[in-house]
Amino acid sequence: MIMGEKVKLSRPKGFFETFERRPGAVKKNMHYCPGCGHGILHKLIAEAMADFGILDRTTIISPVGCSVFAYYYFDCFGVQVPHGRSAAAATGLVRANPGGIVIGYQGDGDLAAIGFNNFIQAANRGENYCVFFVNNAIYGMTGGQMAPTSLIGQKTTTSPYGRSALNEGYPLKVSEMVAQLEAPVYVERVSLTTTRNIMKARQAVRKAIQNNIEKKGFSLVEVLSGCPVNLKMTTKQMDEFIDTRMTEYFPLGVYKDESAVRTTITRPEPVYDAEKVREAMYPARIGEGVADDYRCGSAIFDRELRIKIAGFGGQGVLSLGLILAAMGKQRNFNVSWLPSYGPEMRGGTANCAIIVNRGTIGSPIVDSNCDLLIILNKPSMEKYLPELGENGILLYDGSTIEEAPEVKPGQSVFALNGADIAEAFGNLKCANSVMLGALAAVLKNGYLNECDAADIDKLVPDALSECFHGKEKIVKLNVEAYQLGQQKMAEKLSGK
Ligand SMILES: Cc1ncc(C[n+]2csc(CCOP(=O)(O)OP(=O)(O)O)c2C)c(N)n1
Ligand code: SF4
Ligand SMILES: [Mg+2]
Repeated sequence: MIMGEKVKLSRPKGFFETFERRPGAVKKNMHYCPGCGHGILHKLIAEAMADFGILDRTTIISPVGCSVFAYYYFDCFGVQVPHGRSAAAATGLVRANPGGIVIGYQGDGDLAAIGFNNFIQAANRGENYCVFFVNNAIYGMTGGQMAPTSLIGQKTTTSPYGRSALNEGYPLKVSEMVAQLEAPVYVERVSLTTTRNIMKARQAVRKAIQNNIEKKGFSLVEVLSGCPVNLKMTTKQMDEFIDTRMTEYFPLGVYKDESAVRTTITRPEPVYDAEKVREAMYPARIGEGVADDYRCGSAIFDRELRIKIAGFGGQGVLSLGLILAAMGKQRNFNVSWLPSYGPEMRGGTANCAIIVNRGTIGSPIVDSNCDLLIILNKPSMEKYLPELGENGILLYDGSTIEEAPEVKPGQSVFALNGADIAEAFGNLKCANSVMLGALAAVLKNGYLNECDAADIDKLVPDALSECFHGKEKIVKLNVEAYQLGQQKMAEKLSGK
């Protein structure tokens, strides 16, 4: 750089210009803590992808861990997988689309604990993809539990007296293990502590991606990375810890490199037959004891029905969704049920999305254009009312939500004190069945024709039986609660 020239800060082309997928106002910065290694590694990967010109055919597999939101940043394809399942998804991706580039990005908890068997088997098969393994010696995202790579003596929230070899075993040397396998082509361990180390890491990232482009098999780059927040260190102390303690146990260097002598691995090209995929995904279902294609013809079922139920964990939100899904299934609709709840089930917020459709369901997510919203607590009302679609129906529990919400013209609102009624009935747990009854009354009042209106009462006991695994007493109790809810709502609707 010429003296006096202005330093021009720019982000690698492999990133989006602004991170629009990030919720909230901050669209320019990453979510990582100061001093975290993830951001540096992201930059090296983004820069390499852009330089190789592979953004339009690369898929990055985001793990569960602090880098769960990697797809906010990279301007390529992205898949987010359950904890530790990166290698399984990568195998599917590269086998189904051998021309694509696949990058696995995994933390030490994700790769070396919950996903280790997936990972080591994929390495042993020599799958055609590369893995960037962030070894920060801790579970970062969940607040500092011991990882398989935590060092002997290292204090973590789950090894408060320090990791002991006798109790927790020795830290896993992943690179050394992978290098022992026949199939992998390239294995290197790098760190991100100094400019020199970062430049070495940059070369390693490029080599792994180059191998991937040339289809030479499985490459692994292990990156010793800082998590100053959980290790309770300054960034300087963190770098020192990596340069001394970590590199002493996990020496940096190339553990295996056959890149120069390996030839391209080709596996049989998959044949994609759309009809066969459809057959496999949507086998004809014939419910026992019910007509296999039952149509009463109410207009409400002519198109996809998008339903959301929300409340506190413990209010029966998820089971109410399951009951509705079971009802749809019994009448040979395609249905999806997608639960979503906080880390704790009881007391936390919970919601589920149900889709009922005669045709194919594209996505199980309901976050807009909701046809039916059932709300059981106040915070959920504030959160989900904006998702109610044009002409949508809102049904809520007036025992917990006192103030009637304002809805848009065309939308309809119904309320019943489900929890109060269930309590008076003698079992608060049945509040969801009371609300199911309320829903039946609402639907019978203008949304269902006579045939469907009669059918809904026949369906409920079977659906309850399916959801409560045939436990007769519970089913009977909930059928009664359902009937009570229906009666109370019908009275309300008729102005009694
Ligand atoms: C199946 C499952 N089990 C446990 C968790 C909780 N969990 C979330 S992240 C995480 C550990 C992540 O640690 P690591 O892979 O080292 O990533 P880091 O955050 O350190 O980058 C765990 C155990 C989960 N989300 N899913
Ligand atoms: S907790 Fe640790 S790994 Fe996670 S973003 Fe912060 S510094 Fe990085
Ligand atoms: Mg970690």
